[in-house]
Amino acid sequence: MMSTIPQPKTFGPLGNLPLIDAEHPLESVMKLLDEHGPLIKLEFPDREEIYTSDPHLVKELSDESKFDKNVWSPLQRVRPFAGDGLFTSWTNEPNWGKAHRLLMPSFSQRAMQDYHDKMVDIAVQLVQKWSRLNRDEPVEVPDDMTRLTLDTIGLCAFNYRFNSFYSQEPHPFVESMVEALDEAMNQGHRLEIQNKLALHKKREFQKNIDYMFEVADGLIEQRKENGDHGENDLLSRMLNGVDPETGDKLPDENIRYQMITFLIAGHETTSGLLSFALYFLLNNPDKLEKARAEVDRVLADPIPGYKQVRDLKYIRMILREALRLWPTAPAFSRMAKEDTILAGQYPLQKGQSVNIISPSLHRNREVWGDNAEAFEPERFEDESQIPEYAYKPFGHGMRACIGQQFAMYEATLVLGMLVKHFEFEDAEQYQLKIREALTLKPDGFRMKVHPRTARV
Ligand code: MNH
Repeated sequence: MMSTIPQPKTFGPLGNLPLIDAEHPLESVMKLLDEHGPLIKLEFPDREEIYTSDPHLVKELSDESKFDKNVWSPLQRVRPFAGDGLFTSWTNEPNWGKAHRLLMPSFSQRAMQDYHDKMVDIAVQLVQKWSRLNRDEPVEVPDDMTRLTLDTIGLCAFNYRFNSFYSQEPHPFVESMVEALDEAMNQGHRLEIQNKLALHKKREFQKNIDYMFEVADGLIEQRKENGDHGENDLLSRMLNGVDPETGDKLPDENIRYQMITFLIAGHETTSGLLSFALYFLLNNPDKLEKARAEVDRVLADPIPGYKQVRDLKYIRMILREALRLWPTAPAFSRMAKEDTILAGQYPLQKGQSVNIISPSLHRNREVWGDNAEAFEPERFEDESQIPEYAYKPFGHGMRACIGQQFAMYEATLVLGMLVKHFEFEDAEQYQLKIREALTLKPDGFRMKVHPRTARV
């Protein structure tokens, strides 16, 4: 028996659009999935989208012989500045395979040893900043986490220092990036005709893109002029390495797109992760106590070593659990390679796709139990017990996140150091609000921090 995919109520030519809050589209879809899911169809004036939060369907969508990554509309809208970089390219674009093969070794678990000192360099800047605050000065958590992750990816990937901790304002690159991402997302909530008429927004969009290109191209030029001095970073690998399969080098234009991709993908998501993890610890004193016991035992020296970071098991469980409840890259899309029948009852044509809404998948009660909404890092005590298709914070298969080890290593190091060095005070009884861009952040999250150990 064939069926049609459930669809919530429509509003004439606008279809389901009025059900989506333009500021919180993800939360709107999560709510609709709760009410009508785990598989729904939504109709918009310019397109139709299918969403799911069902682990059984995710298993089916994960079959790489039947489905491939879909560069869906939110990603297509960032292509003007991320081009055919790894994140926004189709699997069959030649530069995806070339860059994937060339860059994989730089993201292996082993490679993290090479980044360790640079990550510590930036983490210490954060710890020092927080140590020097006056008792009553709150910290803007997502802002400081963004300084940290941007500086970390800049230093590890390009040997470039954004020096964000030396400035009150975000680095101009971040400003352009945030504005361009915002505009790209807003385009999705305007009608085609409104987009055509929004000339001012178009000009601003282009200005921000030009500036990002200028920064990236400048870094490439500088490196070419100065030559390599043993940087051994992503940039030197991209400039000098060849794809082991074709023997080709990456074109300069593609290197620029990869750099912008790494700067975006490499810092927005990790800063959101650290911000949510701190939010959860602030609100779960018993978990914070356990984390403290671990860092006091494992991080014996003021500056952690590589082996010590690897030993921060409970800190890593906290991060895994934060990524379950609020995966900071909250959705990805899978496209049918051929006509198929989903779940044995929903016909899907070649080229049609299904979007996986990770925070809804990650709260599925069938898998996660009646306390699915609770923050319980203990769920990740034994990773082999985590159902593979109910936990997808880094996407799936060959198009999964290349930076997963990088993000987890950096976040473990930093969260470990913060728990070791500070007490956290919820001075403003912060109520969680989600800020949605391409990624998620706890909107306006502030807290007070007080040193608990000698300064570093
Ligand atoms: Mn990351 C792809 C989540 C950190 C670079 N990343 C993805 C995808 C998800 C994701 C989900 C798959 C998207 C899709 O299928 O359309 N990434 C995260 C999260 C964090 C993260 C939750 C941090 C927490 N990502 C990072 C870091 C880097 C990075 C750090 C780089 C240093 N991510 C990428 C790249 C891709 C990607 C590049 C695209 C990989 C590919 O398709 O080849």
